Amino acid sequence: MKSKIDSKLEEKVKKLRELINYHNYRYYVLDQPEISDAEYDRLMRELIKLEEQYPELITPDSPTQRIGVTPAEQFQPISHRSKMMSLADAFSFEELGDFFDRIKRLLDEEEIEVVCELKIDGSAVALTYENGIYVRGATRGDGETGEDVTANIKTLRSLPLRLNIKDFPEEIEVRGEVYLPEDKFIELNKEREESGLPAFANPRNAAAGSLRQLDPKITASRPLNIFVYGVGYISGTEFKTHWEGLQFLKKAGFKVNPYTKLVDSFEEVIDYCNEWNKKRDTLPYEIDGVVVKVNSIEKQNQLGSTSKSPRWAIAYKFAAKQETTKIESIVVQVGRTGALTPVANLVPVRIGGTTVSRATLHNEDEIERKDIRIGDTVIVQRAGDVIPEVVSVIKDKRMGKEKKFEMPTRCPVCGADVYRPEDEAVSRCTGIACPAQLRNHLLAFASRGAMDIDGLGRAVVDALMDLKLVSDVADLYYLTKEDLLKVPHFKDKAAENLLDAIGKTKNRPLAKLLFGLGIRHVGAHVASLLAKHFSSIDKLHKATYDDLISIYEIGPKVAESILFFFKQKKNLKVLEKLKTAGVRMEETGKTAISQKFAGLIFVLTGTLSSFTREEIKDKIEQAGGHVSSSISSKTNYVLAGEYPGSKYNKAKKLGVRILNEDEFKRMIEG
Ligand code: 0OX
Repeated sequence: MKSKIDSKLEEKVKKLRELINYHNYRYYVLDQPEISDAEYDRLMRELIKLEEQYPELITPDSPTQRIGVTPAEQFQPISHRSKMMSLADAFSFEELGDFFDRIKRLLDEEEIEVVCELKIDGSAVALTYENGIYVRGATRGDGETGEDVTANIKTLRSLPLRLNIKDFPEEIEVRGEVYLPEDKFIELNKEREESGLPAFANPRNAAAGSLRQLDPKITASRPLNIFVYGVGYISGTEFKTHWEGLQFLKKAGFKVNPYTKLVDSFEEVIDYCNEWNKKRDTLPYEIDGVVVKVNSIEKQNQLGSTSKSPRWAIAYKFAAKQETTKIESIVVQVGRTGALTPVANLVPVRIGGTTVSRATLHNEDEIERKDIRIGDTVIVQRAGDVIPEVVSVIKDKRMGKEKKFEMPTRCPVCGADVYRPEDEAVSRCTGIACPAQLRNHLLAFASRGAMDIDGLGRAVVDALMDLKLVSDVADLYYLTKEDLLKVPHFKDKAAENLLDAIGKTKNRPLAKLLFGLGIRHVGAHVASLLAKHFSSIDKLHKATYDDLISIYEIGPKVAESILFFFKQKKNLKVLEKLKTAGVRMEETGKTAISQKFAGLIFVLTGTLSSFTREEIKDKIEQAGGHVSSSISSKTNYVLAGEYPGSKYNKAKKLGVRILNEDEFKRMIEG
């Protein structure tokens, strides 16, 4: 039975909440805990118990409310009060000097006071407090509009849910950088790799990815942290300097980076940059430079901004970190799009606080250009936001036993042929049933422009793959209700609906199927050309290189890609499975009736009396020809109706044969 709440009890809960918030602040913001974890847990349990007993006492800023909401369907857009700008970069002290000269000139001053901040490699957010209570959190987005990640940001323990000051403004928007500490980043990637998920390339991506989780419980499970670096908006108060604003934020309970420094000369800025370039590896989080900001708000306003970034601030970027190590072996990874990437396995080396044991070699051309061999001693680089890469070879260290690397001709994952167009650097797997590409293939197959399977989105595709219910696109047509009931959250109705939606697509036009097969270079337009010309998968399968390139708009690259596709035994098996399932493999409507106009280009001009333009276009295309909108030396015929336009004269000038409607009819019928 609910007991009556007396004011004593209310006071007790309030005091308990304040005590927990205080210890939370000592632990997560100041990094100076006063009580043990066990004691903290005891206080939390006590509060949870009281709030369970008296739910009317729960407040939104209660420490128990950090994780409490159900997963969101999607993130709502939030427009920022003022644009969240990005920073202009300086990659050398010379560029940094140019920045100083420019602001000194614009402000007409000899020396300018600036604030130096470590540039945290994280994800920018804007946090709004109304009457001292945290109410909203948004990502930066495109600077104008971000995504509403209020619930996710609420899980950050270092974020005050209530401002720790008496005189709080009615509204304040605080800006900062959410980051994942380096050791947690490594741990998270390890876990991801173990469970077969792709690793995050850098702590910034990990932070951004963690913030953009629909389920705040997942965000809460990632030890995200935040440093705030400025006030985006504040009602009723005006700060004279940026420094003053930072002191206010600190007092209000926010975590401001402790190494932020107020300086008044360019020389001191250089010293700060040099100091932190040297010491960056000692920090438990990743920084990629130093942010320099003009301190006086009046001067900031005087300098203003460009469309992208403020003129009163700049980011000095540290140079990429490099180390020397040895290549033990080269392996080839197959990406989700089928791209083959050679990756070097290295003798592990510490580069700026992280152990690097793999580095990308990008592609075959890059290996050739840098003359990289297995066993080589190489320079490896790790720049803030990219995966480590091999920069160059130290050729003096060669012993003669180094081996050249050869790109495999078969996909290391599924064994299908690898295809690399002459003018491209990337080699790709041509297998439709390649496990590395399965997710993409399924999504492409089910997409709107292809088979348009209603209800087969990312989540269901992932579940079908996790449950090993599909290993190629044809398997979709063999799913049973029993199978689908294994998909999380799928009950009778959902399973029936999806089966029904899949079944309905068996009769889609050939062009949609062709597009859905995900053959490289066969987009929606090429798929429709192919469907028109060949009218069935069988005929397309039998097409030769010459047949293919005789079609207007199909060049050698597309032709080769199609031939490769049909050369793969496993791909033919998938097609066979689709056919057996009853998927339509031929065009029933407009079919390429003849190849009479194969390769011929027509241009239409003037008003035609017996056909509409669409009808003429269809007729030409069904006979293997193509209709172009402009005349060139490649044009074979101009079909001129009444009142022809300038195309008629141009055709005459170029000596292109001009047909009237009767001549055209005779040609097509004869
Ligand atoms: C950081 C950081 C980012 C204010 C003016 C434009 C950018 N990553 O640590 N941004 C800013 O400042 C905003 N400060 C920082 N310290």
